[in-house]
Amino acid sequence: PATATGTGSSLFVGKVPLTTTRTARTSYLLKDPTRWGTETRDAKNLELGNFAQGKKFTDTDNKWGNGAVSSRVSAAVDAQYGITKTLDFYKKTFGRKGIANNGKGARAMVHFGKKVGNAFWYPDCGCMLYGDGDGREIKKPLVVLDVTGHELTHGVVDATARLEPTYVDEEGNQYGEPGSLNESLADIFASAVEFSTNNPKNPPNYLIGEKLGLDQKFLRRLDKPSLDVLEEAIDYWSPQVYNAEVHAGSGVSSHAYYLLAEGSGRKKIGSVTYDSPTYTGAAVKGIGRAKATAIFYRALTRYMVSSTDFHDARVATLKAARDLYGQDSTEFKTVNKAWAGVNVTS
Ligand code: ASN
Ligand code: ZN
Repeated sequence: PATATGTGSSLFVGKVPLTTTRTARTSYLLKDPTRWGTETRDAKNLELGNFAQGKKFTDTDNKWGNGAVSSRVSAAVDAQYGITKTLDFYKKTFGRKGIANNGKGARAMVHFGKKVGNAFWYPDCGCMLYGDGDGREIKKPLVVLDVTGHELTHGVVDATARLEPTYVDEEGNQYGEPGSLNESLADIFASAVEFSTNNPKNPPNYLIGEKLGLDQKFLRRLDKPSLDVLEEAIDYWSPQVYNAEVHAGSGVSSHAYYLLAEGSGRKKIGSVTYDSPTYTGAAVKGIGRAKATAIFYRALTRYMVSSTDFHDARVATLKAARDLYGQDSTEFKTVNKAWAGVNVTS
């Protein structure tokens, strides 16, 4: 297919370059041949779970949308941009060729359902589905970069450790440690994607969903997860995590990752001030984001399995740190301290 370079007017990050497909002299498709045919379609405000039923986005001049919510394609511009940045992060950081590492493109549908204040990785579809917001708590379409990084990382987990919730209730809420670890990895890599993208219109941080217009100002955060009062996220492991909803339980390993990367205590990074506590009060000195992310990625892709709980995750990250830096390294020792910081010890 003929590769073309277009521009999109997004909802959240202004004008962005887009690699598209030229299908005729004055006809373009929102599909990226340089990223294995990665494509975003319109779910037409239906609850479509089948990508083939999505409506393709086409354009005559390769200039997509006007940046207003009324422009149906502008949400797709954000989605396609975020997917591009997520794929590029996984490729340049870990050599990963697509979400399943099989050289296949990612797929997404925007405008999923009516008044849907959520986004999903839908395994049966092998695609991401983005709601337009519920108009109450979440006022905007969920096409921001960190939400994309989160949902696509569920795809990566699906293709690797396949972490599963311990149980699911009648409403579909998921509970337990492996499911919480899955949510946490989605947030960890979402934040890493944001830092790797480093777009001044989307300043990187350890917050998730800070651009969605929530009263709480963010959906979740890694430095001190309990600041998320909406989902009642937790900072430390206890036996009760067995019954935690996965977006609350995720706090345990998200917090461990933050401590590993940045360390405990007060710290200003960009425009955000963090103050990360530890369970015992013992200070942790971070090893930096790049190394922390490499350790968690290796742990996910080599050592975690569907039933990995937080104590197993500690062991998995220790093995990864030993592989990458050696058993006597500061990195290895700091992995131990970071988990102790969230009350996960041997
Ligand atoms: N946005 C939520 C998540 O990815 C949707 C869900 O699957 N419950 O965790
Ligand atoms: Zn999730």
